[in-house]
Amino acid sequence: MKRFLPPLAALLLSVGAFCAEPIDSLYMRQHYDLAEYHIPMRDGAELFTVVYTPKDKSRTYPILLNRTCYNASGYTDYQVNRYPSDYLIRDGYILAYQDVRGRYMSDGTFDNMTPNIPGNDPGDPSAIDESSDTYDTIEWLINHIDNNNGRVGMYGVSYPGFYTAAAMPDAHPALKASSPQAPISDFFFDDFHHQGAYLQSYTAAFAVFGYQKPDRTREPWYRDKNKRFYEDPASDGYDFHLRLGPLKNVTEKYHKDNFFWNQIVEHPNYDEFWQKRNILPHLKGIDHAVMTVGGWFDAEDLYGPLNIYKTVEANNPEAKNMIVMGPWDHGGWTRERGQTTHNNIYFGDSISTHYQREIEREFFNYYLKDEGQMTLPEAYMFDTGTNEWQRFAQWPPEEVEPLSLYFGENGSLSLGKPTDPNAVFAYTSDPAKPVPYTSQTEGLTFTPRRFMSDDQRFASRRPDVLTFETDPLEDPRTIAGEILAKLNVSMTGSDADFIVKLIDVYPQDHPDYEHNPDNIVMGGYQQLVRSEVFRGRFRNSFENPEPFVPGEVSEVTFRLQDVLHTFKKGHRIMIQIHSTWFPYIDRNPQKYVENIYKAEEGDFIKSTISVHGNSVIEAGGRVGEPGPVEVRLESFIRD
Ligand code: PG9
Repeated sequence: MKRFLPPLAALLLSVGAFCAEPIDSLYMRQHYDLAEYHIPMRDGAELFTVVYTPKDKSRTYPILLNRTCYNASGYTDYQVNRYPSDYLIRDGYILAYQDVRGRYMSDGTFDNMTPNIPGNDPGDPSAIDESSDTYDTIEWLINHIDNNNGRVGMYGVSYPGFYTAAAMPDAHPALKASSPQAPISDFFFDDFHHQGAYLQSYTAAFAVFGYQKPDRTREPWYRDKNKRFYEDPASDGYDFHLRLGPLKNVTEKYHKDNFFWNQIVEHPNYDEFWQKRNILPHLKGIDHAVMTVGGWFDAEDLYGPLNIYKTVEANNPEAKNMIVMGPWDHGGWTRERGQTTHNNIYFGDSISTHYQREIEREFFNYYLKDEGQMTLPEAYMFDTGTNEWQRFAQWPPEEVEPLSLYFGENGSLSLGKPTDPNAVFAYTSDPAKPVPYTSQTEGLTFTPRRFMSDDQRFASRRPDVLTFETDPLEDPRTIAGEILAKLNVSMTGSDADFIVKLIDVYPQDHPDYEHNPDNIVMGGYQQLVRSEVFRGRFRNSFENPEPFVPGEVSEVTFRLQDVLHTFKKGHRIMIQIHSTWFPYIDRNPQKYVENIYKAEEGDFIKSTISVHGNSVIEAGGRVGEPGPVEVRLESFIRD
């Protein structure tokens, strides 16, 4: 097993080897001037913007713009933040941070995932969206900030990643480089939902997004106790949420005056409310460079980066469109901890430093300063099995044939060879005893993160989890690309969720890590590679859900998010299937009700669910319908 250094030693090594002392407030005061502005938009609203300009006036600089709903005042007063990297700050940029409309010091009303209005007429104060606000901001900055070189780059992580993507349609001509990082693309598939199933762990996040601010303020207005989901975070989130009962109790006990929670409750299906907040269909006419960044273990926004890249690629074949996916959790590339691990698994040292210094710096310096060469591949992807970066001309790689995985008797998993199509694999799913999402007892976290590479032995030992695994591999097998689960199912109930997991099973004699403070037994470790949930009622359309007919076989086909993972020789490939995943995902009553957010305690029933032998998991390359993601999404909305 690879020896790796304790975290602190690795961090000191990375800082010493790759860059000077980390940037501090003194450096910022010595090298940058600070100013704050209220920038007028075309409808008269003013957006609060913090701007740092290099003191060295001997040259001009591009503007790096970060638009945020998380308080631009956090960047003022020469405070040091993770954004942008030390490398870019030392290289010299004009740094602008802006409160988006309706947040903190900016005017206007906040709306989650502001719907895009196609087109851009600076003279029309009625058609306001993130694209028009960014256009007006860029126009003002290049005409009012001294020493700018007339070029603007945008970047942002998570919600700021959405604001970066939302600025790409009808962009200002000075916008030359966009880097949406861990970007949200569509709240029905990112963050609050995964393919229609609600992330119950997010119940704690609504205070931030469900109350309008009273006036211009630098302070969070949503932290008072009657806006919060819980007072004293429980030490056992599973127990807390199970005792909480049906989601209607959240409405009655906690969020009844939270406008965003009420929107979630009133729009349980993929209706016009959610469709108009999906940025993917608008990613057209893009003529500047785009580098989308994501983490393979991002529990919040993984659908977003993969599908923003794919949609830009499909709709704008001429654009310089790139993607970087590394072994990170949400925004992990912005933090250097020396060694890169996720939960118990080690992926290497100083990987975030490599990204910041070798990838992101090259991207912005090339497109905004004409400095250096463009050596980056279209797809710069980290293999989470070999712990090596791979370069691809496109993603998913065209030359990869999908690997078909079939379920066999005695928990066997067949590689490429269909098994008995008449076989039936059944389990009883009980919402009163849901499958935990993690092997650990976690407190109430607004979203779990560690679970995405967690050991799955706790689940494979449960009778309500179907587990299939191959024999030990005689040769390494790499899965590079998309994953499609094509299940044929029947049940005694009339609704069900399906969780499918792809797992890397280590050999029983696999050595433990030498640096092993948590005494993790790696022999037989079942490392989660990819997992996804699908709410079965949406199998024919996300917009128009349908019950299952008890006893009838139905096809449930859905995507897991992409992977790049090599299963080493001697390892096994495992697939798990189950129907609860708690409290990460809310419980499906398994008796069809119109709106699960309004289900009663008595609606929750046990159901015996059968997966039939003619099911298959296709993994790698491009699976399912070709074409732009929004077309594929529509292909799931079949009516
Ligand atoms: N995408 C992340 C998030 C959005 C909404 C609620 C909670 C998390 C983020 O912006 O960090």
